[in-house]
Amino acid sequence: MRNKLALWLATALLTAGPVAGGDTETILRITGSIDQPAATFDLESLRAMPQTTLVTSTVVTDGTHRFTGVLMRDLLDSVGASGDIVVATALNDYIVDLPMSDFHDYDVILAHAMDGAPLERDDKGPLWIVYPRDDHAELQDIRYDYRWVWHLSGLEVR
Ligand SMILES: Nc1nc2c(c(=O)[nH]1)N[C@H]1C(S)=C(S)[C@@H](COP(=O)(O)O)O[C@H]1N2
Ligand SMILES: [Mo]
Repeated sequence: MRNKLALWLATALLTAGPVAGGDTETILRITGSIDQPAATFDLESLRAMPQTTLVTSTVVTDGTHRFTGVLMRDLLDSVGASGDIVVATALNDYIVDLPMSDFHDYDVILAHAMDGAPLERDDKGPLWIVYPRDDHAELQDIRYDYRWVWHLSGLEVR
């Protein structure tokens, strides 16, 4: 009886682990004007794309940090996005319009790691849109601050 329970527990932990907290859970959905009804991404697929590193200060952290992720224009190109606006939604129901031109004018990244560690869900993760604010004076402005969507979960191309 006890052995059976232990076996069941071990099996449950082994099979539930990767699904609940792992790298193959869908964390981003892209919809709208793209080449398929919906594109989904997990950490593994995002890490498999060409990675960009960006060192910048932010309005919500002290000092500068090194962010790692995918260029927004590469991500959007990879799903055949065409449109002028990308509507970003977050796990906390935050929603904001991002001009597509930002991603061609600037090396904006979809970051999944900060200072080499994965972005945690109870902080700004799992995904955070990061602008190269230290490289361009015009980005150091409230108009851009609200486009730094953390807890990002969806992008709709319009
Ligand atoms: N997911 C999510 N991202 C967000 C927000 C939010 O409430 N939720 N606030 C935005 C706003 S209005 C600004 S100015 C910047 C910095 O927000 P803070 O200064 O309130 O921390 O993050 C932006 N990203
Ligand atoms: Mo804000």
